[in-house]
Amino acid sequence: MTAITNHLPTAELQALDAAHHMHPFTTGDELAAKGARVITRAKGVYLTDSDGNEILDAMAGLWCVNLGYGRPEMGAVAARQMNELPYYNTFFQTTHVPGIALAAELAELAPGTLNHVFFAGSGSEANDTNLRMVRTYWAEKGQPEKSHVISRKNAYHGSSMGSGSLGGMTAIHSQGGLPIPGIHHIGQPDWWAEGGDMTPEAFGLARAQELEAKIEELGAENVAAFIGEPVQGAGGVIIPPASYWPEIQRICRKHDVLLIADEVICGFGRTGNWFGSETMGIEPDIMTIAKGLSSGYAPIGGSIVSDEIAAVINATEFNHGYTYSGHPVCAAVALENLRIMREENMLDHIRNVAQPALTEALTALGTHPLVGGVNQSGMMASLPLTPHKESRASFAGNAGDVGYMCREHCFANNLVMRHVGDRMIISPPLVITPEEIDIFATRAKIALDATYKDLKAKDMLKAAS
Ligand code: PXG
Repeated sequence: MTAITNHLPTAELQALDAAHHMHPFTTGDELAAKGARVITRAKGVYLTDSDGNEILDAMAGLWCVNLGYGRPEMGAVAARQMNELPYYNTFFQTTHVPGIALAAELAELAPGTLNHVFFAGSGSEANDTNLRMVRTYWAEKGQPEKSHVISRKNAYHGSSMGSGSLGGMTAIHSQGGLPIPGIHHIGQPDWWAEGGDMTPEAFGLARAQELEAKIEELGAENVAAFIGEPVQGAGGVIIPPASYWPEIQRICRKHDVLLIADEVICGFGRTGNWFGSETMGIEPDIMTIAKGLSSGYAPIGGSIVSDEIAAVINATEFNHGYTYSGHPVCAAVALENLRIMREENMLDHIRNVAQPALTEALTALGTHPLVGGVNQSGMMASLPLTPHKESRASFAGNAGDVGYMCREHCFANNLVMRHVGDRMIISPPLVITPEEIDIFATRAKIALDATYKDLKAKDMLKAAS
């Protein structure tokens, strides 16, 4: 057996990684040629790599490490639960204390009548649950044909067969026979890229009304649910115009279509409230949760569902569940995460300290000649890059080339800032301090300057025609 430690030379770790480890959403051969960066430890908002570099993680891992890294309480709770009850299932008429406590806690946190939790191991699994649950709900109510689900282009809901089908990403649909039947995608509320000369308000309404048109085309008697992220995350931190969500809610109610809010990124403080649905003023029938539920310290997700849906589903046997639904160690870790968030008044920190500091930093970065605007909802934000601010033009070359260049400069400057196409994405740990936000801004500015210089040198500062 190979003994792998943090002390192996980086090149050896990279060679073993390339030989045996298949990475998600990665061209393995390209990565093997380049060598993956090996992250060995992390504390607060900083990652440390195998060469000893300290990298500011302005993405909170994959939008999830809300508490920041290395909280000893989290490790202590996991160890205690491992020793007490490392595993038991919640299938055959059994339950356990962490599962009970977490479900009760989530019912208290979640708005309205969302009082019931079905656990999963991830966001993808939870959205697969949602798909089966809404179809089962209508079937149990005597309307089995009410089974179609409407989502949006460029949405991200996971990458399993069901959740990848619910998502609207063409790159995912192009592999493995997705989307599965009965799922439809309408336009996304991305005013920046697609709004043209319309006002954001008019554009938001028009995009919401695509839902009504699609319901009417399919027949409301055939449509089970609409699913959307309150703010699209992986799609590029797309914050819908204020007119969008109220209109979506109105349309869902009018046509008796269930509303699923995918809170996998927005949930647990990211937008400045416990849930993005509160920020957007909507009352969903189901919320998908994962990521920030445990701050990424343990894999856990779930669906929080309304009294009404639970009443129907609980009256039958729902033939669905996962070995790790409500895993006791993950549930205990999630509970500890929520305890810390409450006791340290995380929402106050976000609203009064971190969010204003981030706004200030982003506003300054917004004056950079490459940055076309600033989109921010709480502690998630995007900076669209453009060769021409006034027209919001995209670059003449391949979409994403400039964003990739900028991301590489960020990484070289010990900053994790992701790109989606030519937008730079920011979603730091929620605990980030104003001083750390200053460091983020300094490194981001260096990366933007370097990108700008490269673009000039390569004559790439041109708008697409
Ligand atoms: N819903 C949303 C809104 C998500 O953002 C999922 C569901 C799926 O969750 P799991 O736990 O199955 O991954 C997600 C996940 C990226 C990136 O690069 C985003 C996600 C996952 C991986 C990468 O932005 N979001």
